[in-house]
Amino acid sequence: MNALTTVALQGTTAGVTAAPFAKGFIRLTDDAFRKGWHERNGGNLSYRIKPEEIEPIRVCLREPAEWAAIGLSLPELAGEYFLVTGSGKYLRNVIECPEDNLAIVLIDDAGEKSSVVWGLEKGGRPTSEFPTHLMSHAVARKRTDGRHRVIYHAHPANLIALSFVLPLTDEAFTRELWGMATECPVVFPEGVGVTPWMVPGGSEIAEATGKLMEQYNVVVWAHHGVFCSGADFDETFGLMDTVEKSAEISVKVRAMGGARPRQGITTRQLQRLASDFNVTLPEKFIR
Ligand code: 2HA
Ligand code: ZN
Repeated sequence: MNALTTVALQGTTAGVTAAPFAKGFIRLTDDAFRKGWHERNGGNLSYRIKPEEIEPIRVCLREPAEWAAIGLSLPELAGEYFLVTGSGKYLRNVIECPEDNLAIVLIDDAGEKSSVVWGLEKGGRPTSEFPTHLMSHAVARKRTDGRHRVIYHAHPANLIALSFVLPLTDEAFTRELWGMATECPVVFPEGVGVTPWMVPGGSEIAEATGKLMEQYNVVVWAHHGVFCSGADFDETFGLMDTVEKSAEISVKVRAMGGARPRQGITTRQLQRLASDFNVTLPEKFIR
């Protein structure tokens, strides 16, 4: 970036919202709202920004002033920058006014506090689910050698509906979702994790989600929604879309009176799929 551009960007927001990672983030929020997964202020999104993406926008960032406790200790995230949706903000408004609805947040050296260094221009805080986002980032980053950068929480109706009829176990949800659409075992071969109903927005649900994120890229919160982890916006949105599509088919089949006897994808067929597509399906799901 030359000196003139740097001066032009100082104190502006254009440098941030024009950055490719911010454009990808904003596009996801708009696509997801149109899917019907984000009533009112429901759902939230965060992205762990790469060092080479921070450098060109550094001139747009404020010095950290106030530090807020995260409620968790995540030293492995010290010094990381995240782009994140704001608490109480509506995902449908992000595309209209990113600087009011999003924040760039810096994590302190202990991994215990965060400070808003860009955005939320009309005030606010990062999403109420920030503890779960950060815990999931920490776990997914470790599990994927740093590949995963996106954590996404949505309220897709069919998955939520299934949490009223299926047993709230990893096995029951994984088999139901794998069995409803052939691509599912290939898209999420590790299966999905399920938490019972919990109070959202704190460190307890963050710990429970983080524990499941050690194994899964998809965690269903019973009677609430879903968390997904992925390397980029396409992969993470695509994952949410795939699991919700499968849940929708399940809901439709159940509404039509259920599958015909012995009609559906069998364990043997799942095994053939796994072998042809070179994925490993955990034993516990294909018994
Ligand atoms: O309102 O989705 O879980 C944001 C949420 C809380
Ligand atoms: Zn929610």
